[in-house]
Amino acid sequence: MKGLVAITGASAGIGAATAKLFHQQGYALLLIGRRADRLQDLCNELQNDVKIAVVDVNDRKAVLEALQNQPIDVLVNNAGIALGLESFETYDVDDFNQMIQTNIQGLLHCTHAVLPNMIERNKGHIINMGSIAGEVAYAGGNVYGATKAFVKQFSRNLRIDLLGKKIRVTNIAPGAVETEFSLVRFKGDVERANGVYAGTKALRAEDIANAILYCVGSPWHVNVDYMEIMPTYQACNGFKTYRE
Ligand code: 8X3
Repeated sequence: MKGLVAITGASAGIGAATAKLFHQQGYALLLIGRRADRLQDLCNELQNDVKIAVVDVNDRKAVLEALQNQPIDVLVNNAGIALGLESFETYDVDDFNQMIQTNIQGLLHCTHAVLPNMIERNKGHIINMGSIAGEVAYAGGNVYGATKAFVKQFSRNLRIDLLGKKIRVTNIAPGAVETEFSLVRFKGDVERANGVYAGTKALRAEDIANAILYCVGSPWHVNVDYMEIMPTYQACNGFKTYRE
């Protein structure tokens, strides 16, 4: 066994693809998510060396119980959510609070829970799932993008706290990845969600899993700080100008 990998948001999308790839590569897994049935299905599919913890990353106590004192070698902070795509003044307060709780507080809870053990063993790797939305602004991306900008800056700052230790921190920032992301963002509106990926070729969850494996599989002295990954068919497109 190559080590123990804990993955949050493991029941679907990038989390599930990462679980499958790392399992294939001989890592033991601790799969964390809110949906017990889907986690259990994935666990049954993978069979050996897989444990699950049904935990909401917002629940600080439950996170501690699941992660503290575990010899986790790699934490993939993948749990994250986008809700809505409206101008901020019309945003649902519960929606933006939930994004802050999951994308920021949840990520902090998990990182804070695993680090003491990593520091004690002088070994570890924190993978933080960011987004291109943390790098560029787009209409309706207000709070979601800001949470991902937080992830980017937190990852950089954490590197300084851990400097001198054999603990790596990586921020992966993908563009469009075809998962349940848009279906969740548009609250089950299948047509709107499908429209995001229609006629183009978005990234697949497996593409991001491969990128994570590259970062983790590099020798310990190589820290990939920031990896931005876009679909070939998607590029950032400058400024918007309002004209009277
Ligand atoms: C997902 C990328 O561009 O849909 O984080 O915000 S985007």
